[in-house]
Amino acid sequence: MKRTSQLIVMAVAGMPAMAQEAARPNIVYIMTDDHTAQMMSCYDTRYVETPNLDRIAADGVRFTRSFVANSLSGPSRACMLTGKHSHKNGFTNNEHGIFDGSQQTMPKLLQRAGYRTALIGKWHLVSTPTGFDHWEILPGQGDYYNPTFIHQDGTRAADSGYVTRIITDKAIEWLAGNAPATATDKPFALFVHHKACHRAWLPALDDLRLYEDRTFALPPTFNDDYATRRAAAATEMEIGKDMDIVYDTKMYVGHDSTPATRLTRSYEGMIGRMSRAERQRYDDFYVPMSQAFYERWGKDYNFLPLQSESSKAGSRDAELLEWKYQRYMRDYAKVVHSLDQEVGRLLDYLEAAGLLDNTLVVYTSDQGFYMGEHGWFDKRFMYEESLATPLVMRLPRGYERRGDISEMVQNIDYAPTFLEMAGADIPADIQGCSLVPLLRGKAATAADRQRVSHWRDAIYYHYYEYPAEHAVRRHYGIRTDRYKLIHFYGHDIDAWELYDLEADPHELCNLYGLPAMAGVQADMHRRLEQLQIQYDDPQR
Ligand code: SGN
Ligand code: CA
Repeated sequence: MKRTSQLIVMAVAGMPAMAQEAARPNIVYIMTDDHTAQMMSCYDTRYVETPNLDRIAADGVRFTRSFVANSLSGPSRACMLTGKHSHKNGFTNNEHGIFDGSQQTMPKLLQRAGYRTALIGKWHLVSTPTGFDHWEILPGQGDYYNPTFIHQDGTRAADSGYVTRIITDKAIEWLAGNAPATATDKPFALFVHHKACHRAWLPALDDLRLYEDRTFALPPTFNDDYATRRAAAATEMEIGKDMDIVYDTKMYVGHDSTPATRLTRSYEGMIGRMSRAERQRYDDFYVPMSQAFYERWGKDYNFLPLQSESSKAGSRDAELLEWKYQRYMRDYAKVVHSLDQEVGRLLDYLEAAGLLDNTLVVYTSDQGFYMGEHGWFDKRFMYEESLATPLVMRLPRGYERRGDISEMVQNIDYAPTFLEMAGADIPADIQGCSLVPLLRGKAATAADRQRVSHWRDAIYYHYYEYPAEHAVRRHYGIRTDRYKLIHFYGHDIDAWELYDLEADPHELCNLYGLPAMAGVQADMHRRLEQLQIQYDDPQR
Protein backbone atom coordinates (compact mmCIF):
# COMPACT_ATOMS: atom_id res chain seq x y z
CA MET A 1 0.00 0.00 0.00
CA LYS A 2 2.81 2.37 0.99
CA ARG A 3 4.58 1.85 -2.32
CA THR A 4 1.49 2.71 -4.33
CA SER A 5 0.74 5.87 -2.37
CA GLN A 6 4.30 7.06 -3.03
CA LEU A 7 3.89 6.35 -6.71
CA ILE A 8 0.61 8.25 -6.79
CA VAL A 9 2.17 11.30 -5.11
CA MET A 10 5.11 11.22 -7.54
CA ALA A 11 2.89 10.95 -10.58
CA VAL A 12 0.39 13.60 -9.57
CA ALA A 13 3.10 16.07 -8.52
CA GLY A 14 4.89 15.74 -11.85
CA MET A 15 1.80 16.14 -13.97
CA PRO A 16 0.65 19.51 -15.24
CA ALA A 17 -3.05 19.99 -15.89
CA MET A 18 -2.22 19.95 -19.61
CA ALA A 19 -1.87 16.21 -19.43
CA GLN A 20 -5.64 16.10 -19.46
CA GLU A 21 -5.77 17.73 -22.85
CA ALA A 22 -4.37 14.88 -24.94
CA ALA A 23 -6.99 14.35 -27.60
CA ARG A 24 -6.62 10.65 -28.08
CA PRO A 25 -7.63 8.42 -25.19
CA ASN A 26 -5.29 6.16 -23.30
CA ILE A 27 -6.25 2.51 -23.04
CA VAL A 28 -6.00 0.27 -20.00
CA TYR A 29 -7.04 -3.24 -20.98
CA ILE A 30 -7.42 -5.55 -17.99
CA MET A 31 -7.90 -9.19 -18.88
CA THR A 32 -8.16 -11.89 -16.25
CA ASP A 33 -7.93 -15.63 -16.69
CA ASP A 34 -11.08 -17.73 -16.37
CA HIS A 35 -13.08 -15.04 -14.56
CA THR A 36 -16.68 -15.76 -15.38
CA ALA A 37 -19.67 -13.40 -15.21
CA GLN A 38 -21.42 -15.60 -12.61
CA MET A 39 -18.65 -14.52 -10.20
CA MET A 40 -18.93 -10.77 -10.79
CA SER A 41 -21.67 -9.02 -8.87
CA CYS A 42 -22.61 -6.53 -11.58
CA TYR A 43 -23.62 -9.58 -13.65
CA ASP A 44 -24.78 -11.99 -10.99
CA THR A 45 -25.48 -11.31 -7.33
CA ARG A 46 -25.79 -14.92 -6.19
CA TYR A 47 -22.22 -15.66 -5.19
CA VAL A 48 -19.64 -12.90 -4.65
CA GLU A 49 -19.25 -9.15 -4.20
CA THR A 50 -16.96 -7.31 -6.60
CA PRO A 51 -17.51 -3.61 -5.81
CA ASN A 52 -14.50 -2.33 -7.74
CA LEU A 53 -15.29 -4.21 -10.92
CA ASP A 54 -18.90 -3.13 -10.57
CA ARG A 55 -17.69 0.47 -10.34
CA ILE A 56 -16.35 0.22 -13.89
CA ALA A 57 -19.79 -0.84 -15.10
CA ALA A 58 -21.62 1.71 -12.93
CA ASP A 59 -19.52 4.58 -14.31
CA GLY A 60 -19.54 3.20 -17.83
CA VAL A 61 -21.08 0.36 -19.78
CA ARG A 62 -21.79 -3.33 -19.28
CA PHE A 63 -22.06 -5.65 -22.28
CA THR A 64 -24.76 -8.21 -21.62
CA ARG A 65 -24.00 -10.42 -24.63
CA SER A 66 -20.22 -10.55 -24.82
CA PHE A 67 -18.61 -13.68 -26.26
CA VAL A 68 -15.28 -15.20 -27.22
CA ALA A 69 -14.43 -16.82 -30.54
CA ASN A 70 -12.59 -19.83 -29.06
CA SER A 71 -12.95 -20.45 -25.32
CA LEU A 72 -9.35 -21.12 -24.33
CA SER A 73 -6.50 -18.93 -23.13
CA GLY A 74 -3.92 -18.71 -25.94
CA PRO A 75 -6.48 -18.69 -28.76
CA SER A 76 -8.57 -16.06 -27.02
CA ARG A 77 -5.51 -13.83 -26.54
CA ALA A 78 -4.56 -14.26 -30.19
CA CYS A 79 -8.09 -13.25 -31.28
CA MET A 80 -7.88 -10.16 -29.10
CA LEU A 81 -4.44 -9.15 -30.43
CA THR A 82 -5.29 -9.63 -34.09
CA GLY A 83 -9.02 -8.97 -34.35
CA LYS A 84 -9.25 -12.24 -36.29
CA HIS A 85 -10.68 -15.70 -35.72
CA SER A 86 -8.26 -18.53 -34.82
CA HIS A 87 -8.01 -19.99 -38.32
CA LYS A 88 -6.76 -16.59 -39.54
CA ASN A 89 -4.33 -15.72 -36.73
CA GLY A 90 -2.99 -19.28 -36.71
CA PHE A 91 -3.16 -19.89 -32.94
CA THR A 92 -5.94 -22.46 -32.67
CA ASN A 93 -5.02 -24.28 -29.43
CA ASN A 94 -2.77 -24.12 -26.37
CA GLU A 95 -1.08 -27.46 -26.90
CA HIS A 96 0.52 -27.07 -30.31
CA GLY A 97 0.41 -23.37 -30.99
CA ILE A 98 3.20 -20.81 -31.27
CA PHE A 99 1.83 -17.36 -31.99
CA ASP A 100 3.35 -15.88 -35.13
CA GLY A 101 4.46 -12.53 -33.74
CA SER A 102 5.53 -11.28 -37.16
CA GLN A 103 1.89 -10.88 -38.23
CA GLN A 104 -0.12 -7.68 -38.03
CA THR A 105 -1.37 -7.06 -34.49
CA MET A 106 -3.34 -4.31 -32.84
CA PRO A 107 -0.49 -3.32 -30.43
CA LYS A 108 1.83 -2.87 -33.43
CA LEU A 109 -0.76 -0.75 -35.21
CA LEU A 110 -1.21 1.34 -32.06
CA GLN A 111 2.55 1.84 -31.87
CA ARG A 112 2.54 2.97 -35.48
CA ALA A 113 -0.27 5.39 -34.64
CA GLY A 114 1.93 6.96 -31.97
CA TYR A 115 0.93 5.03 -28.86
CA ARG A 116 3.28 3.80 -26.16
CA THR A 117 2.39 0.16 -25.48
CA ALA A 118 3.07 -2.17 -22.57
CA LEU A 119 2.05 -5.67 -21.52
CA ILE A 120 2.29 -7.07 -17.99
CA GLY A 121 1.26 -10.52 -16.81
CA LYS A 122 0.06 -13.70 -18.49
CA TRP A 123 0.96 -14.01 -22.18
CA HIS A 124 0.64 -17.76 -22.93
CA LEU A 125 1.40 -17.47 -26.66
CA VAL A 126 4.83 -19.16 -26.50
CA SER A 127 6.66 -16.77 -28.86
CA THR A 128 8.25 -13.53 -27.62
CA PRO A 129 5.75 -10.65 -27.43
CA THR A 130 5.92 -8.16 -30.31
CA GLY A 131 4.33 -4.73 -30.58
CA PHE A 132 5.03 -3.70 -26.99
CA ASP A 133 7.52 -0.99 -26.00
CA HIS A 134 7.67 -2.68 -22.64
CA TRP A 135 6.69 -6.16 -21.51
CA GLU A 136 7.10 -8.38 -18.50
CA ILE A 137 5.35 -11.73 -18.69
CA LEU A 138 4.71 -14.87 -16.67
CA PRO A 139 6.16 -18.05 -18.16
CA GLY A 140 3.28 -20.25 -19.40
CA GLN A 141 0.46 -20.23 -16.87
CA GLY A 142 2.61 -18.51 -14.23
CA ASP A 143 2.45 -19.04 -10.47
CA TYR A 144 0.31 -17.52 -7.75
CA TYR A 145 2.99 -17.32 -5.07
CA ASN A 146 6.35 -15.56 -5.54
CA PRO A 147 5.94 -15.84 -9.32
CA THR A 148 8.75 -15.77 -11.85
CA PHE A 149 8.58 -13.15 -14.61
CA ILE A 150 10.36 -13.14 -17.96
CA HIS A 151 11.86 -9.76 -18.75
CA GLN A 152 12.45 -8.12 -22.09
CA ASP A 153 16.18 -8.88 -22.02
CA GLY A 154 15.34 -12.57 -21.69
CA THR A 155 16.25 -12.88 -18.00
CA ARG A 156 13.92 -14.55 -15.52
CA ALA A 157 13.49 -13.59 -11.87
CA ALA A 158 10.96 -14.30 -9.15
CA ASP A 159 9.15 -11.43 -7.43
CA SER A 160 8.03 -11.74 -3.81
CA GLY A 161 4.36 -11.83 -3.04
CA TYR A 162 1.02 -12.70 -4.56
CA VAL A 163 0.70 -12.59 -8.32
CA THR A 164 -2.40 -10.34 -8.59
CA ARG A 165 -0.80 -7.72 -6.41
CA ILE A 166 2.57 -7.91 -8.16
CA ILE A 167 1.03 -7.49 -11.63
CA THR A 168 -0.85 -4.43 -10.36
CA ASP A 169 2.32 -2.98 -8.80
CA LYS A 170 4.17 -3.43 -12.09
CA ALA A 171 1.32 -1.81 -14.03
CA ILE A 172 1.27 1.20 -11.69
CA GLU A 173 5.03 1.49 -11.80
CA TRP A 174 4.97 1.54 -15.60
CA LEU A 175 2.20 4.14 -15.63
CA ALA A 176 4.15 6.33 -13.22
CA GLY A 177 7.01 6.50 -15.69
CA ASN A 178 5.16 6.45 -18.99
CA ALA A 179 1.75 8.10 -18.78
CA PRO A 180 1.59 11.34 -20.77
CA ALA A 181 2.64 14.37 -18.73
CA THR A 182 2.05 17.01 -21.41
CA ALA A 183 -0.42 17.37 -24.26
CA THR A 184 2.26 16.48 -26.76
CA ASP A 185 3.28 13.25 -25.01
CA LYS A 186 2.25 9.97 -26.51
CA PRO A 187 -0.96 8.37 -25.26
CA PHE A 188 -0.55 4.84 -23.97
CA ALA A 189 -2.12 1.41 -24.23
CA LEU A 190 -1.39 -0.76 -21.21
CA PHE A 191 -2.38 -4.44 -21.22
CA VAL A 192 -2.72 -5.88 -17.71
CA HIS A 193 -3.16 -9.65 -17.99
CA HIS A 194 -3.88 -11.33 -14.68
CA LYS A 195 -3.19 -14.93 -13.85
CA ALA A 196 -6.14 -14.98 -11.46
CA CYS A 197 -8.50 -16.76 -11.31
CA HIS A 198 -7.10 -19.78 -13.16
CA ARG A 199 -7.03 -23.27 -11.71
CA ALA A 200 -6.01 -24.20 -9.02
CA TRP A 201 -7.53 -21.04 -7.43
CA LEU A 202 -4.81 -20.36 -4.83
CA PRO A 203 -5.86 -17.39 -2.65
CA ALA A 204 -3.79 -14.50 -1.32
CA LEU A 205 -2.72 -15.42 2.22
CA ASP A 206 -4.68 -12.47 3.67
CA ASP A 207 -7.84 -13.81 2.03
CA LEU A 208 -7.63 -17.47 3.10
CA ARG A 209 -10.47 -17.20 5.58
CA LEU A 210 -12.88 -15.20 3.41
CA TYR A 211 -16.13 -16.80 2.23
CA GLU A 212 -15.67 -19.76 4.59
CA ASP A 213 -19.01 -19.08 6.28
CA ARG A 214 -20.80 -19.02 2.91
CA THR A 215 -22.75 -21.99 1.58
CA PHE A 216 -23.21 -21.48 -2.14
CA ALA A 217 -26.44 -22.61 -3.76
CA LEU A 218 -26.01 -25.37 -6.31
CA PRO A 219 -26.72 -24.17 -9.85
CA PRO A 220 -29.92 -25.64 -11.35
CA THR A 221 -27.99 -27.81 -13.83
CA PHE A 222 -25.54 -29.22 -11.27
CA ASN A 223 -26.88 -32.75 -11.67
CA ASP A 224 -27.13 -32.70 -15.45
CA ASP A 225 -27.24 -36.20 -16.93
CA TYR A 226 -26.12 -35.02 -20.40
CA ALA A 227 -29.00 -36.80 -22.10
CA THR A 228 -29.20 -35.81 -25.80
CA ARG A 229 -25.61 -34.41 -25.72
CA ARG A 230 -22.85 -36.88 -26.56
CA ALA A 231 -19.91 -34.48 -26.41
CA ALA A 232 -20.99 -33.18 -23.00
CA ALA A 233 -21.29 -36.72 -21.65
CA ALA A 234 -17.80 -37.62 -22.86
CA THR A 235 -15.84 -34.81 -21.17
CA GLU A 236 -13.49 -34.89 -18.21
CA MET A 237 -14.37 -31.74 -16.36
CA GLU A 238 -16.86 -32.90 -13.78
CA ILE A 239 -16.43 -31.61 -10.25
CA GLY A 240 -17.35 -35.09 -9.07
CA LYS A 241 -15.06 -37.34 -11.05
CA ASP A 242 -12.40 -35.01 -12.48
CA MET A 243 -11.64 -32.41 -9.83
CA ASP A 244 -8.63 -33.59 -7.84
CA ILE A 245 -8.87 -33.72 -4.06
CA VAL A 246 -5.28 -32.62 -3.54
CA TYR A 247 -4.55 -30.35 -6.51
CA ASP A 248 -7.92 -28.62 -6.73
CA THR A 249 -9.46 -28.80 -3.28
CA LYS A 250 -6.10 -28.67 -1.46
CA MET A 251 -6.60 -31.63 0.88
CA TYR A 252 -2.93 -32.22 1.57
CA VAL A 253 -1.54 -33.56 4.79
CA GLY A 254 2.18 -33.55 3.97
CA HIS A 255 4.60 -35.11 1.52
CA ASP A 256 4.95 -38.45 3.29
CA SER A 257 1.25 -39.07 3.82
CA THR A 258 -0.08 -38.04 0.42
CA PRO A 259 0.26 -40.38 -2.59
CA ALA A 260 2.67 -39.04 -5.16
CA THR A 261 0.36 -38.64 -8.14
CA ARG A 262 1.24 -36.27 -10.98
CA LEU A 263 -1.23 -33.69 -9.68
CA THR A 264 0.02 -34.00 -6.09
CA ARG A 265 3.52 -33.27 -7.37
CA SER A 266 2.26 -30.22 -9.27
CA TYR A 267 0.49 -29.05 -6.14
CA GLU A 268 3.66 -29.44 -4.07
CA GLY A 269 5.47 -27.38 -6.70
CA MET A 270 2.91 -24.56 -6.48
CA ILE A 271 2.80 -24.33 -2.69
CA GLY A 272 6.52 -25.07 -2.43
CA ARG A 273 7.20 -21.58 -3.80
CA MET A 274 6.14 -19.98 -0.52
CA SER A 275 8.63 -18.89 2.15
CA ARG A 276 8.56 -20.81 5.40
CA ALA A 277 6.47 -18.10 7.10
CA GLU A 278 4.03 -17.89 4.20
CA ARG A 279 3.70 -21.66 4.12
CA GLN A 280 2.96 -21.69 7.82
CA ARG A 281 -0.01 -19.35 7.29
CA TYR A 282 -1.19 -21.46 4.38
CA ASP A 283 -0.88 -24.73 6.30
CA ASP A 284 -2.56 -23.25 9.37
CA PHE A 285 -5.62 -22.86 7.21
CA TYR A 286 -5.65 -25.94 4.95
CA VAL A 287 -3.98 -28.69 7.00
CA PRO A 288 -6.57 -28.93 9.83
CA MET A 289 -9.29 -28.97 7.17
CA SER A 290 -7.43 -31.72 5.30
CA GLN A 291 -7.06 -33.80 8.44
CA ALA A 292 -10.76 -33.46 9.16
CA PHE A 293 -11.50 -34.41 5.57
CA TYR A 294 -9.56 -37.68 5.75
CA GLU A 295 -11.01 -38.47 9.18
CA ARG A 296 -14.49 -38.00 7.76
CA TRP A 297 -14.00 -39.83 4.46
CA GLY A 298 -11.43 -42.41 5.49
CA LYS A 299 -8.13 -43.42 3.98
CA ASP A 300 -9.81 -45.78 1.53
CA TYR A 301 -11.48 -42.83 -0.14
CA ASN A 302 -7.95 -41.60 -0.37
CA PHE A 303 -7.27 -39.41 -3.35
CA LEU A 304 -9.34 -41.22 -5.91
CA PRO A 305 -11.87 -39.32 -7.97
CA LEU A 306 -15.55 -40.01 -7.53
CA GLN A 307 -17.13 -42.37 -10.00
CA SER A 308 -19.38 -40.40 -12.28
CA GLU A 309 -22.44 -42.69 -12.22
CA SER A 310 -22.53 -43.11 -8.48
CA SER A 311 -21.67 -39.46 -7.86
CA LYS A 312 -25.13 -38.49 -9.02
CA ALA A 313 -26.94 -41.09 -6.95
CA GLY A 314 -25.44 -42.43 -3.72
CA SER A 315 -25.86 -40.18 -0.68
CA ARG A 316 -22.23 -40.56 0.36
CA ASP A 317 -21.06 -39.45 -3.05
CA ALA A 318 -23.66 -36.70 -3.21
CA GLU A 319 -22.39 -35.30 0.09
CA LEU A 320 -18.81 -35.47 -1.07
CA LEU A 321 -19.70 -33.92 -4.41
CA GLU A 322 -21.37 -31.00 -2.72
CA TRP A 323 -18.43 -30.62 -0.35
CA LYS A 324 -16.09 -30.38 -3.37
CA TYR A 325 -18.35 -27.78 -4.94
CA GLN A 326 -18.30 -25.63 -1.81
CA ARG A 327 -14.49 -25.80 -1.60
CA TYR A 328 -14.21 -24.90 -5.27
CA MET A 329 -16.57 -21.94 -4.94
CA ARG A 330 -14.94 -20.62 -1.79
CA ASP A 331 -11.39 -20.71 -3.11
CA TYR A 332 -12.40 -19.22 -6.45
CA ALA A 333 -14.32 -16.47 -4.62
CA LYS A 334 -11.21 -15.62 -2.55
CA VAL A 335 -9.09 -15.32 -5.67
CA VAL A 336 -11.73 -13.04 -7.24
CA HIS A 337 -11.73 -10.90 -4.09
CA SER A 338 -8.06 -9.97 -4.49
CA LEU A 339 -8.61 -9.38 -8.20
CA ASP A 340 -11.38 -6.95 -7.34
CA GLN A 341 -9.25 -5.15 -4.78
CA GLU A 342 -6.26 -4.84 -7.08
CA VAL A 343 -8.35 -3.53 -9.96
CA GLY A 344 -9.72 -1.00 -7.47
CA ARG A 345 -6.17 0.03 -6.61
CA LEU A 346 -5.34 0.53 -10.29
CA LEU A 347 -8.49 2.62 -10.80
CA ASP A 348 -7.58 4.72 -7.74
CA TYR A 349 -4.13 5.29 -9.19
CA LEU A 350 -5.54 6.40 -12.55
CA GLU A 351 -7.90 8.76 -10.79
CA ALA A 352 -5.26 10.27 -8.50
CA ALA A 353 -2.92 10.69 -11.46
CA GLY A 354 -5.60 12.62 -13.34
CA LEU A 355 -5.71 9.99 -16.08
CA LEU A 356 -9.13 8.47 -15.59
CA ASP A 357 -11.13 10.96 -17.65
CA ASN A 358 -9.15 10.39 -20.79
CA THR A 359 -8.65 6.66 -20.46
CA LEU A 360 -10.71 3.77 -21.78
CA VAL A 361 -10.64 1.13 -19.03
CA VAL A 362 -11.68 -2.33 -20.22
CA TYR A 363 -12.26 -5.24 -17.87
CA THR A 364 -12.75 -8.67 -19.39
CA SER A 365 -11.59 -12.27 -19.16
CA ASP A 366 -10.03 -14.66 -21.68
CA GLN A 367 -13.29 -16.63 -21.46
CA GLY A 368 -16.10 -17.64 -19.12
CA PHE A 369 -16.10 -20.68 -16.84
CA TYR A 370 -18.41 -23.28 -15.32
CA MET A 371 -19.15 -22.78 -11.64
CA GLY A 372 -20.84 -26.15 -11.27
CA GLU A 373 -23.28 -25.68 -14.17
CA HIS A 374 -23.70 -29.08 -15.87
CA GLY A 375 -21.67 -30.41 -12.92
CA TRP A 376 -18.51 -28.85 -14.40
CA PHE A 377 -15.49 -26.66 -13.88
CA ASP A 378 -13.34 -25.42 -16.86
CA LYS A 379 -14.61 -23.95 -20.16
CA ARG A 380 -14.00 -24.76 -23.90
CA PHE A 381 -17.62 -25.50 -24.86
CA MET A 382 -19.79 -23.22 -26.95
CA TYR A 383 -22.46 -23.42 -24.25
CA GLU A 384 -23.34 -20.06 -22.74
CA GLU A 385 -21.25 -20.08 -19.53
CA SER A 386 -17.94 -20.46 -21.38
CA LEU A 387 -18.89 -18.82 -24.68
CA ALA A 388 -19.67 -15.65 -22.74
CA THR A 389 -17.05 -13.50 -21.10
CA PRO A 390 -17.56 -10.50 -18.81
CA LEU A 391 -17.01 -7.14 -20.51
CA VAL A 392 -17.36 -3.79 -18.78
CA MET A 393 -15.80 -0.48 -19.79
CA ARG A 394 -15.26 2.93 -18.30
CA LEU A 395 -15.29 5.28 -21.25
CA PRO A 396 -13.01 8.21 -22.00
CA ARG A 397 -14.19 11.76 -22.49
CA GLY A 398 -16.38 12.15 -25.57
CA TYR A 399 -18.00 8.72 -25.24
CA GLU A 400 -21.28 9.32 -23.48
CA ARG A 401 -22.97 5.93 -23.51
CA ARG A 402 -23.83 4.48 -20.07
CA GLY A 403 -25.62 1.36 -18.88
CA ASP A 404 -26.20 -1.92 -20.66
CA ILE A 405 -25.32 -2.73 -24.25
CA SER A 406 -27.09 -5.79 -25.56
CA GLU A 407 -25.65 -6.12 -29.08
CA MET A 408 -23.70 -9.34 -29.57
CA VAL A 409 -19.99 -8.57 -29.34
CA GLN A 410 -16.91 -10.76 -29.48
CA ASN A 411 -13.26 -10.55 -28.46
CA ILE A 412 -12.25 -10.04 -32.12
CA ASP A 413 -13.95 -6.63 -31.76
CA TYR A 414 -11.43 -5.17 -29.28
CA ALA A 415 -8.65 -4.58 -31.82
CA PRO A 416 -10.75 -2.49 -34.23
CA THR A 417 -12.31 -0.64 -31.28
CA PHE A 418 -8.95 0.46 -29.90
CA LEU A 419 -7.70 1.39 -33.36
CA GLU A 420 -10.74 3.52 -34.12
CA MET A 421 -10.51 5.27 -30.76
CA ALA A 422 -6.84 5.93 -31.46
CA GLY A 423 -7.75 7.50 -34.79
CA ALA A 424 -5.89 4.78 -36.71
CA ASP A 425 -7.14 3.04 -39.83
CA ILE A 426 -8.69 -0.40 -39.37
CA PRO A 427 -7.06 -2.78 -41.86
CA ALA A 428 -9.54 -4.51 -44.14
CA ASP A 429 -8.45 -8.01 -43.05
CA ILE A 430 -9.52 -7.45 -39.42
CA GLN A 431 -12.65 -9.55 -38.89
CA GLY A 432 -14.06 -7.91 -35.75
CA CYS A 433 -16.31 -4.84 -35.68
CA SER A 434 -15.33 -1.68 -33.86
CA LEU A 435 -17.57 -1.10 -30.84
CA VAL A 436 -17.14 2.67 -31.13
CA PRO A 437 -20.60 3.36 -32.61
CA LEU A 438 -22.13 1.56 -29.60
CA LEU A 439 -20.17 3.75 -27.18
CA ARG A 440 -20.71 7.31 -28.36
CA GLY A 441 -24.12 7.82 -26.79
CA LYS A 442 -25.40 11.37 -27.33
CA ALA A 443 -22.41 12.15 -29.52
CA ALA A 444 -23.39 9.46 -32.06
CA THR A 445 -23.36 10.61 -35.66
CA ALA A 446 -25.73 9.47 -38.39
CA ALA A 447 -22.97 7.15 -39.59
CA ASP A 448 -22.66 5.62 -36.10
CA ARG A 449 -26.41 5.03 -35.96
CA GLN A 450 -26.28 3.43 -39.37
CA ARG A 451 -23.54 1.05 -38.20
CA VAL A 452 -25.54 0.15 -35.10
CA SER A 453 -28.66 -0.54 -37.11
CA HIS A 454 -26.65 -3.00 -39.21
CA TRP A 455 -25.04 -4.70 -36.23
CA ARG A 456 -24.24 -8.42 -36.60
CA ASP A 457 -27.14 -10.75 -35.87
CA ALA A 458 -25.01 -13.85 -35.26
CA ILE A 459 -21.59 -14.81 -33.96
CA TYR A 460 -19.23 -17.56 -35.09
CA TYR A 461 -17.27 -19.87 -32.79
CA HIS A 462 -14.62 -22.55 -33.35
CA TYR A 463 -12.81 -24.64 -30.71
CA TYR A 464 -9.94 -26.98 -31.75
CA GLU A 465 -8.14 -28.47 -28.75
CA TYR A 466 -8.83 -32.24 -28.87
CA PRO A 467 -7.48 -34.74 -27.97
CA ALA A 468 -6.45 -32.85 -24.86
CA GLU A 469 -7.02 -32.30 -21.15
CA HIS A 470 -10.77 -32.26 -20.25
CA ALA A 471 -11.61 -34.08 -23.49
CA VAL A 472 -13.87 -31.47 -25.07
CA ARG A 473 -14.40 -32.45 -28.71
CA ARG A 474 -13.62 -30.03 -31.51
CA HIS A 475 -16.59 -28.00 -32.55
CA TYR A 476 -17.77 -24.94 -34.40
CA GLY A 477 -21.11 -23.20 -34.41
CA ILE A 478 -23.31 -20.18 -34.71
CA ARG A 479 -25.27 -18.30 -32.05
CA THR A 480 -28.04 -15.94 -33.03
CA ASP A 481 -30.32 -13.95 -30.81
CA ARG A 482 -32.45 -17.00 -30.11
CA TYR A 483 -30.84 -20.17 -31.45
CA LYS A 484 -27.53 -21.98 -31.35
CA LEU A 485 -26.29 -24.63 -33.77
CA ILE A 486 -23.12 -26.59 -32.94
CA HIS A 487 -21.22 -29.25 -34.87
CA PHE A 488 -18.89 -31.55 -32.89
CA TYR A 489 -16.50 -33.18 -35.34
CA GLY A 490 -13.31 -35.16 -35.86
CA HIS A 491 -11.77 -38.25 -34.25
CA ASP A 492 -14.64 -40.10 -32.57
CA ILE A 493 -17.59 -37.79 -33.11
CA ASP A 494 -19.83 -36.24 -35.75
CA ALA A 495 -22.78 -34.76 -33.87
CA TRP A 496 -24.99 -31.72 -34.26
CA GLU A 497 -26.78 -29.84 -31.50
CA LEU A 498 -29.49 -27.22 -31.77
CA TYR A 499 -30.80 -25.11 -28.89
CA ASP A 500 -33.63 -22.68 -28.43
CA LEU A 501 -32.05 -20.28 -25.93
CA GLU A 502 -35.36 -18.65 -25.17
CA ALA A 503 -37.19 -21.85 -24.21
CA ASP A 504 -34.11 -23.64 -22.86
CA PRO A 505 -31.57 -21.11 -21.56
CA HIS A 506 -29.54 -23.83 -19.82
CA GLU A 507 -29.10 -25.77 -23.06
CA LEU A 508 -30.27 -29.12 -21.71
CA CYS A 509 -32.45 -30.14 -24.60
CA ASN A 510 -30.79 -30.78 -27.95
CA LEU A 511 -33.47 -30.20 -30.56
CA TYR A 512 -31.44 -31.27 -33.56
CA GLY A 513 -33.34 -33.57 -35.87
CA LEU A 514 -36.77 -32.96 -34.32
CA PRO A 515 -39.39 -32.59 -37.10
CA ALA A 516 -40.86 -29.53 -35.41
CA MET A 517 -37.48 -27.82 -35.70
CA ALA A 518 -36.84 -28.60 -39.37
CA GLY A 519 -37.36 -25.02 -40.55
CA VAL A 520 -35.20 -23.42 -37.86
CA GLN A 521 -32.56 -26.09 -38.36
CA ALA A 522 -32.31 -25.50 -42.10
CA ASP A 523 -32.15 -21.76 -41.56
CA MET A 524 -29.40 -22.13 -38.95
CA HIS A 525 -27.39 -24.39 -41.27
CA ARG A 526 -27.66 -21.78 -44.01
CA ARG A 527 -26.58 -18.96 -41.70
CA LEU A 528 -23.70 -21.00 -40.29
CA GLU A 529 -22.40 -21.65 -43.78
CA GLN A 530 -22.71 -17.98 -44.61
CA LEU A 531 -20.60 -17.08 -41.58
CA GLN A 532 -17.98 -19.68 -42.50
CA ILE A 533 -17.76 -18.14 -45.94
CA GLN A 534 -17.69 -14.61 -44.54
CA TYR A 535 -14.86 -15.46 -42.11
CA ASP A 536 -13.20 -17.75 -44.65
CA ASP A 537 -12.93 -20.76 -42.33
CA PRO A 538 -11.70 -23.72 -44.40
CA GLN A 539 -13.27 -26.21 -41.94
CA ARG A 540 -16.81 -26.62 -43.17
C1 SGN B 1 -4.24 -26.10 -17.52
C2 SGN B 1 -5.29 -26.63 -16.55
C3 SGN B 1 -6.57 -26.99 -17.27
C4 SGN B 1 -7.03 -25.84 -18.16
C5 SGN B 1 -5.91 -25.48 -19.10
C6 SGN B 1 -6.22 -24.36 -20.06
N1 SGN B 1 -4.80 -27.80 -15.87
O1 SGN B 1 -3.75 -27.11 -18.34
O2 SGN B 1 -7.55 -27.31 -16.30
O3 SGN B 1 -8.16 -26.23 -18.89
O4 SGN B 1 -4.80 -25.07 -18.32
O5 SGN B 1 -6.55 -23.17 -19.40
S1 SGN B 1 -3.75 -27.63 -14.66
O6 SGN B 1 -3.67 -28.95 -14.03
O7 SGN B 1 -2.48 -27.23 -15.22
O8 SGN B 1 -4.28 -26.63 -13.76
S2 SGN B 1 -6.30 -21.81 -20.11
O9 SGN B 1 -7.15 -20.81 -19.48
O10 SGN B 1 -4.91 -21.47 -19.95
O11 SGN B 1 -6.67 -22.01 -21.51
CA1 CA C 1 -8.30 -18.91 -19.39
